[in-house]
Amino acid sequence: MSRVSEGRVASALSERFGRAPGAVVARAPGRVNLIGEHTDYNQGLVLPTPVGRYLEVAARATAERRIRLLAVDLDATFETDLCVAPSISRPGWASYVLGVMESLQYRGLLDAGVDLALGGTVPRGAGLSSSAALETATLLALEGVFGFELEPVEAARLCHQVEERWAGVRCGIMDQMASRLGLPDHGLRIDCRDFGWRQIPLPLSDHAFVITDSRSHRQLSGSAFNERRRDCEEAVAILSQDIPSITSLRDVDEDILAENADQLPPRIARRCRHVVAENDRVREAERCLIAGDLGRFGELMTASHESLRDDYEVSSPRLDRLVDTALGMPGVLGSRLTGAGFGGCTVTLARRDAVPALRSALEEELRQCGVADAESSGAVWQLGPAIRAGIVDDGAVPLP
Ligand code: NG1
Repeated sequence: MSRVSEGRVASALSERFGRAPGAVVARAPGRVNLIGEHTDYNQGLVLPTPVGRYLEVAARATAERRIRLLAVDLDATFETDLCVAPSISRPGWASYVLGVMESLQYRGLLDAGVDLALGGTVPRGAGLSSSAALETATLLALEGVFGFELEPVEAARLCHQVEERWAGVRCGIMDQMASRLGLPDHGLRIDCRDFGWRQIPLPLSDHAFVITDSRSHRQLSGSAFNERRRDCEEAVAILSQDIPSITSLRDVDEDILAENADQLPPRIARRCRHVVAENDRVREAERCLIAGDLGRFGELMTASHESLRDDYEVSSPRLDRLVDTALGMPGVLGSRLTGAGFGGCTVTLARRDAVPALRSALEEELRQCGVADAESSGAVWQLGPAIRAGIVDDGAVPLP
């Protein structure tokens, strides 16, 4: 193994905490979800793909029983005793790293001090899963430092528990599986009930996905996200009174919804309608990718957005404007919000030759929404080559 990282994060680690050999550097990508939104925590189906933006973590073991952390892009540090628990006060960014360390300590896999630096290119709070990328890169780096290797789904589940336990977000497993397992040029179709997954090649020779960062970011914990989860749990509680085999919305289909329509309060019924239809859309979307039918795939993306807007009620006026603008442009096959909603990004499928005009139109729309630097700050970008999670420097060669 050699060094393929440019070494920015590892250099910062040495500069801040002192030179010592043996820092392992790992990277993990953010992800964009192509279709299957708000289904992961309902044991449903999702189809994300990794992106080229990533989090990088450099870590090394130390003789002191301390943990020293450096967030390179924030120029912030945090230090604590080796034994960590969610009750300690810490900056938000440190939660994800400490959470992974706590899980490893619990399993007896981390029993020495650690110096760790992190940095990267995934924008925070934009719906591209910077937190899952950080958890995944942290775990991979520590696997390298302490010489063990977790099975990928087990690794994703460990990172997912960190999100719930340390960040208080009751999310599903999609982000962590996409970051750990995602392959460039492939969608990752995940069954969030049994964690089964398969890689679906994306037939994108003449087409591309375009991401638009709405620049309206959201706070997830304590937000409407957890309210949506509670709505889904209420639906399961009501429906399972008559049909005890229903343990999640995955067990519900259109017929069950129609037969029980009068039992569900209208808001809860709308939430169910979204989840049930979205699972069907993911099934069909997978078939479209395999058949190379991007026209229908685009229609499913747009239908997903409409359902998120009208039934799940997680869109925003700005996200709707961005989707409508995209759909009004020539060569666009479909467009939708991606991630939890309430802000964050949209994803649009377009012919490659239509992308320059589409990008200009979306930048103009953002400017009208008050994002003056939409063009110069790269708020609209074509999904380029993704990266794959892994160790990029095993620390064997000392830094110059
Ligand atoms: P984003 O908005 O990308 O963080 C969130 C959840 C996912 C999933 C989607 C909705 C977190 C960290 N992730 O994604 O698990 O539920 O919303 O499909 O909350």
